[in-house]
Amino acid sequence: MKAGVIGLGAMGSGIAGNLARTGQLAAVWNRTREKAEAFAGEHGVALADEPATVAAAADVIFISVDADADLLEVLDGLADGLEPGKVVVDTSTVAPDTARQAAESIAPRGGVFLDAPVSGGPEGARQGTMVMMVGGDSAVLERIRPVLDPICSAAHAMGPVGAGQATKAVNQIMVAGIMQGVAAALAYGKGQGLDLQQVIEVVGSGAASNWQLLQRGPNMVEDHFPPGFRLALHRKDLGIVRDVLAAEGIELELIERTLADYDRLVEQGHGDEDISALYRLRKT
Ligand code: NA7
Repeated sequence: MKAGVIGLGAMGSGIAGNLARTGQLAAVWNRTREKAEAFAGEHGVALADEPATVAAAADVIFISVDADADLLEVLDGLADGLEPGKVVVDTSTVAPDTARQAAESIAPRGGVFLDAPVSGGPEGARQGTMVMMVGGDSAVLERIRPVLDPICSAAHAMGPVGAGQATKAVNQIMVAGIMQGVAAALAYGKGQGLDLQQVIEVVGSGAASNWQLLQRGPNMVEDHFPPGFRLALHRKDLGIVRDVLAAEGIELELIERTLADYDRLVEQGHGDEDISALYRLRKT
């Protein structure tokens, strides 16, 4: 079973790198060609001129692009390379409705679509330890496990197309709440004159321990927020959640608050920093 990857950003390059290492990568394509040339040169893999060439060369085509419109644009471009039985796996985070639209758009060509957003960030993509939340035909998911094994530690069938994205939204809402808690709590600790590194160690070994505290808390201690989970991407994800809820007449205070915080940080030029930059707004 051969795979192709479209989109060699922070996530896509990790996915493609792991597939290249196991000899399962047939071709890659990236909109900015220099990025694809660098990857193809390093991993000795075929560089496609267009998305359709990747689709023609692979049984399973992974897509990792920024947002909803980008996914639909890429799908338009790869349609000519599709044929019955080929599987398109979108690991981007987009709206559940966009996933359903994507599935419909490739169905006439016989292509099967799985929405497969991931958790684990660029580190997880590089290490092949992402957790994948999959919407779509679970029999297809089972069939393509050989190309999922090198890129994630688990891939879970969550329901029909769109269910993967809905699950990812649950994840992103929780991340917002946890990050708000971690940033506010560490700012309080700093105000009390505590050694924040020690606070992370002590609190991180008790009932309030959590992954964000342990992984992103040290950024707050050092007041340094190098790229990890890009703030602009979490903002995009929370915007999707807001739209879904608005259609149901619901407003979630946590989402509104976090989006307002992110808007401020983006305006201040921090959109490309890790989401731990939220601490910038809480520290005194
Ligand atoms: P990055 O590192 O910003 O990478 C985004 C990739 O998407 C990059 O390869 C882009 O190509 C590509 N892209 C964006 N828009 C398009 C369009 N319209 N057509 C083709 N290719 C496009 O993001 P991440 O890897 O961190 O995240 C990717 C997704 O996973 C995102 O949905 C996250 O929320 C989760 P470029 O190199 O800019 O030409």
